[in-house]
Amino acid sequence: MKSPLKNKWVLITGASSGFGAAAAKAFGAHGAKLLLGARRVDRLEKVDISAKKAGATQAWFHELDVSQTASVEKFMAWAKGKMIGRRSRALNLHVLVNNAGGAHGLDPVATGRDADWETTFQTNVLGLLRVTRAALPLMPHDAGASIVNIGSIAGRSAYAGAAAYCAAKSGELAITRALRQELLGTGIRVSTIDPGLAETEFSNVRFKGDQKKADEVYAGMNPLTAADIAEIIVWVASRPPHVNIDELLVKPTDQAEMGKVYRRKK
Ligand code: NDP
Ligand code: 8X3
Repeated sequence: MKSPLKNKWVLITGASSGFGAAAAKAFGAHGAKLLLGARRVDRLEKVDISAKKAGATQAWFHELDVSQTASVEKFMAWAKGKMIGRRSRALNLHVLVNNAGGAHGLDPVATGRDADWETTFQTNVLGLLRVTRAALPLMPHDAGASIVNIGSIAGRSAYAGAAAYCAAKSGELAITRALRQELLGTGIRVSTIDPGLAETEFSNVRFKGDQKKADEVYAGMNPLTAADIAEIIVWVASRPPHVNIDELLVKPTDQAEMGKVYRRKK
């Protein structure tokens, strides 16, 4: 059976690693046409190759820093140029995956750093707003298009050391809900996928390159993988046009609640 994503344009932010890179491969396997953005262009190049190997009809990449309005606008102008080819004048972005983001530090509020808080909000909240604003003119109405935002279990329950990150992901949830109301009647679906513990580069980034600390987060338990979430993103975006998967909270079986994790002894 032909995939509903075959030959559809899919734009993924934060496609250089983790969920975004896995999503590029997963959409590629459905024969989608990919527009990939992140800051690390060398990594995007590798993702682009693996997405093409997986079956992407087209895969293109361009530098994108979602924390900078100018970068987002430049990226979107580039994306528009790719979509309007020699044979097509149509702007038909079918899926926008707002994935770029992450946490910075695990300090309590008492010793938190402005730079960490600012980066957290610039990427997870303002980046999401900016990218969506710039992408909306490229999305057709009534065509089963989707905006899939990546939230977090952290947006639904707070934990110590993550006040800014939890607030940012709560912000993502609020933006998703507001956007769904704003786009009512356009046919554009708006979803949030909110994962629990998933082993990507997330903790390495949070702990500023301290891989030992990052590994401890997942010690003795089976976390989600990037491929698990990528599969869900693709599933959400490939439902029939009249079906909107509003909100999905996805946790590893070893995680009952935020902070309640089953760990096997060595
Ligand atoms: P990774 O660190 O592996 O990936 C993060 C991606 O975001 C990278 O591609 C990175 O690219 C990109 N990114 C970060 N800052 C920017 C920026 N300013 N502009 C453009 N791209 C940026 O982590 P994950 O794959 O786990 O994270 C993806 C999303 O999932 C994030 O929003 C995260 O908060 C969320 N999440 C993660 C969970 C987890 O446990 N792993 C659980 C729940 C949610 P580059 O550095 O090249 O710019
Ligand atoms: C990432 C999940 O629990 O590490 O959003 O905050 S958690």
